[in-house]
Amino acid sequence: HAGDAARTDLMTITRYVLNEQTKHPESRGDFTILLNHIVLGCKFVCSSVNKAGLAKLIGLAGETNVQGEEQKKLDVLSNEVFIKALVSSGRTCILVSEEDEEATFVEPSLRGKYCVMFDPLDGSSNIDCCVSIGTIFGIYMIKDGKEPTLEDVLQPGRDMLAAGYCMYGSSCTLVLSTGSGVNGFTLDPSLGEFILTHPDIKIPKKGKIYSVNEGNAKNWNGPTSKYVQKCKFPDDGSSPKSLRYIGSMVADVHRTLLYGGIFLYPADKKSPNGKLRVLYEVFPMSFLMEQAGGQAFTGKQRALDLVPKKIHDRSPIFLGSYDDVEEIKALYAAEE
Ligand code: AFP
Repeated sequence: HAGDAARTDLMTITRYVLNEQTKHPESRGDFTILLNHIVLGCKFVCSSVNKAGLAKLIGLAGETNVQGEEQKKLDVLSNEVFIKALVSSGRTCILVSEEDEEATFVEPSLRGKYCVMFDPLDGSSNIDCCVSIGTIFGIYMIKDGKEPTLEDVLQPGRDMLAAGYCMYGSSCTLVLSTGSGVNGFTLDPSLGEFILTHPDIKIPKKGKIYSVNEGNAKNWNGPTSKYVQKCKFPDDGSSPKSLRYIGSMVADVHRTLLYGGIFLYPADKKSPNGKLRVLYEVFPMSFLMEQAGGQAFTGKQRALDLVPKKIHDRSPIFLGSYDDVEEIKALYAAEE
């Protein structure tokens, strides 16, 4: 019966992406191969994060352990794993990582058409206390046969082909959009496979949670201050919103996507561009939000319309439920 079918007919992430590709007869399976390599990276990092305390993987980069072996900090290790997995896929040409100052240009013999931007281990200041952390990625494609240049990754976010994140939390969850909705997959550790557990995620139109580092409030600008004040003291008779802030973007965005509400990392007097990075934090998360029916706004424009000038550019960001982001947009518009 149906229950048994659900348990035995497993929609793995690979099967899902292959199914998607059959809708594009011209596709040659390159994206599936690329994604498989990203998935491998996520599984590796998941296993390392889970073992971190035990294996004493946490330590300063360059420190040695009791066996005299070099220890790597988890974010350094994760970066290496992703770079190697992406290069060896033979499907990438430019890689931009939060960990590396410069973009990596893949050597011609291993080159493919995809550019991948990623933060291998976002929220790494949370590792030592076992709080959820994650990997974020965004993917662009260059034209067939074109020589890759840095310009290829300095594109507006709306031109991304796919984006996602993997959260290393109470379970390991991979959320992906290839531009036609958002799907969530959970790693079944006994199978080593990501199984579709959250098909077609839609963010609630309005939420009851706001998520921001309020410790920065003294430096906020007018619209941000007004918005947060309204969350706490609504003037339309609605209930105040709850505050939830983990300080790990993947975890804060994942909750926002599933439960609704708004996540903000605004500009402030000390950081006029906020904190979060455009290519591998703001763009992928904004892409997912829009694909799930929400919105993402920078304080000036739709986040996906930003055109980054440098690979590590930052931008303020307000993202989440459609109605909640509408409110902050109205406050910013009133300011002008
Ligand atoms: P770390 O990698 O240093 O922990 O930073 C995490 C992060 O980039 C992002 O994941 C959080 O949303 C944001 O910073 C939190 O920043 P604050 O500590 O300033 O609130």
